Amino acid sequence: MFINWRLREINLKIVYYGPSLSGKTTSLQYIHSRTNPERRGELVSLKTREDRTLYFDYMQFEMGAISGLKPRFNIYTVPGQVYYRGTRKLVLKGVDGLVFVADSQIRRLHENVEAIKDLYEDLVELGFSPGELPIVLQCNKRDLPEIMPVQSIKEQLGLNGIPTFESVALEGIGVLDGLKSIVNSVVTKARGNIN
Ligand SMILES: Nc1nc2c(ncn2[C@@H]2O[C@H](COP(=O)(O)OP(=O)(O)O)[C@@H](O)[C@H]2O)c(=O)[nH]1
Ligand SMILES: [Mg+2]
Repeated sequence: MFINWRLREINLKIVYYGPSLSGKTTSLQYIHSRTNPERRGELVSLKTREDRTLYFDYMQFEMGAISGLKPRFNIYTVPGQVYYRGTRKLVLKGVDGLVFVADSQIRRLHENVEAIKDLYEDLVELGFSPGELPIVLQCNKRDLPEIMPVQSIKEQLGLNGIPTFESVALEGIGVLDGLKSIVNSVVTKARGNIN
């Protein structure tokens, strides 16, 4: 969270985290397509030749005031591939809320588990304590065959008790529900910090 008192703006950062190819970029593209053009910035994607996310995707949107301050949400996705660890940590710096995008396919369980481990390691290294950050789980690719029950995904990831949303990011199903949930948590927390 960063407050610019001169502009009366509060900058909040939400990061879409998860294994490679789980649907983070697709989710952000959908969010961008559904955000009022007058209240959003460009969707910026820096990609490799193979069209996988190299650095990150990024967009910004604004909302009604919190305690007289105008919230600006900065939304990022992280590159899932292990060798982009450095970039992931940079993107996570100063994060206010997380959406963990899991790939629901049974054969991707290992990647989901590795990603959640990486996430906790990154957060500890950045000085966050466990449970400090609002997080929601987005179980994506619910349209595919051979997917895990949501409850099993939560158990395997140790994410019982956090808000969970089923999604088909390609069709936009469930994406905005997850976003609204994390935005609400982040705004509630920011209010507590300002007042
Ligand atoms: N069937 C299906 N495919 C999806 C869904 N969401 C994303 N994809 C596809 O999965 C691939 C990886 O998605 P992408 O958003 O680039 O993943 P990222 O690496 O997490 O950013 C792409 O081919 C997407 O079209 C979904 O809900 N269902
Ligand atoms: Mg991506």
